[in-house]
Amino acid sequence: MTSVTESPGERPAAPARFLGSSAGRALMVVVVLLATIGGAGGLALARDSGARSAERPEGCVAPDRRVQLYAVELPRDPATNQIRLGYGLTPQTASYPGPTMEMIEGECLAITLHNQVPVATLEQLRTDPTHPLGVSLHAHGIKYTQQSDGTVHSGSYVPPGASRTYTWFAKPRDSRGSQGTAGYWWYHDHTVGGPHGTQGLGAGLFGGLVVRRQGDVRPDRTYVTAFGDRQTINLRRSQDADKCDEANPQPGPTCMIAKIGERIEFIVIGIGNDMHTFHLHGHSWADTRTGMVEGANKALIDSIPIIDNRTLGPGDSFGVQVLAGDSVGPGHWMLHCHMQFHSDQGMSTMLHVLDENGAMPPHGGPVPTAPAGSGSATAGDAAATHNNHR
Ligand SMILES: [Cu+2]
Repeated sequence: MTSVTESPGERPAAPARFLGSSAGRALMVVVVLLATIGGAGGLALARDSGARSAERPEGCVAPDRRVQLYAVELPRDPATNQIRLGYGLTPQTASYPGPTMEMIEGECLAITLHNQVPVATLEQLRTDPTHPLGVSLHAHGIKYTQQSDGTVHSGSYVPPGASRTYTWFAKPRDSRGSQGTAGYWWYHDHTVGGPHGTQGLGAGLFGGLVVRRQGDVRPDRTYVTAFGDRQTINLRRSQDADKCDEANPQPGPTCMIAKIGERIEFIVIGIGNDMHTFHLHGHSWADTRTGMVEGANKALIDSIPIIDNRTLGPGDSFGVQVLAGDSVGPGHWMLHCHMQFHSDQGMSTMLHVLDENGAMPPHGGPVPTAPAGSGSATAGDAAATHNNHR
């Protein structure tokens, strides 16, 4: 496997047209300006940047953990014939959404991304013939340097057949006023098809990222719900969004299942161009970092709204934790976008809450028939199982 990570000399070249673009000219101006100011000895920022590691953000001395991640092509969506791509911890387990990444504040994570997407597929997704072929990894919320930005202009993408290591730092809160990075984020491609990775995102290259604080209670199960264009949840809609096998349910992007009383975490992501709302029947949560409120401070508790519906714009992400079936019991609890024309067109799925014995009692009802709208389809078994990251 070719590494294009550690040595700047091996970085993929930026496309030639870059330096002719307005962004390129603006960058040149900034470079000249910084060189001028730095030469005059006037700006601490310009001096400090020379001492900073190009590879790792400040505070990350060395990676605490290493992960291998593969970008692969998955079977096409049978309903639309759209190309599907996925990230996986192995090529065989790639899915959309990709595996949920979990970090603890203070942790530094090195992720080596292997691009196994066929050249012909990347060519098909390309919207501009001069745009380089590749995939990348771009994260929200955590700290990274330009070398881990996942963009073409910084050269931090992965050409076909190559690999590259991205370094993420979950910076903790500090006494200088840094708020830390704990929260619910996401990661995605920023290269496939064009400079914003729009084609990669639309094909399935995205996943959830959660940064926990030391001492956070860990949920029993985590599910990612990415709300996207064409009224999709995790790129599926209608019956394709909820493919639980009642006899042998496999938790994953198309089967959200829980036992009563379990602490369930949702990582909610807005992809694409539309506004959405996230609504879960029978459950509500505090509008805090985790959806939970600790302690018994009445004034604090009363200052926090309790909600069961939250607005989600493109690029937004948030997380909530709920206790499955708390005081409402087992059943097929709807989870849907509350923009009515979205839910009417199939932007709806279920949280299936089982009883103490792991069964759905008769009053939980049969799995309701999906609305009549057409759906996109799953990408097969590979997509259905891997998001219950524990
Ligand atoms: Cu919606």
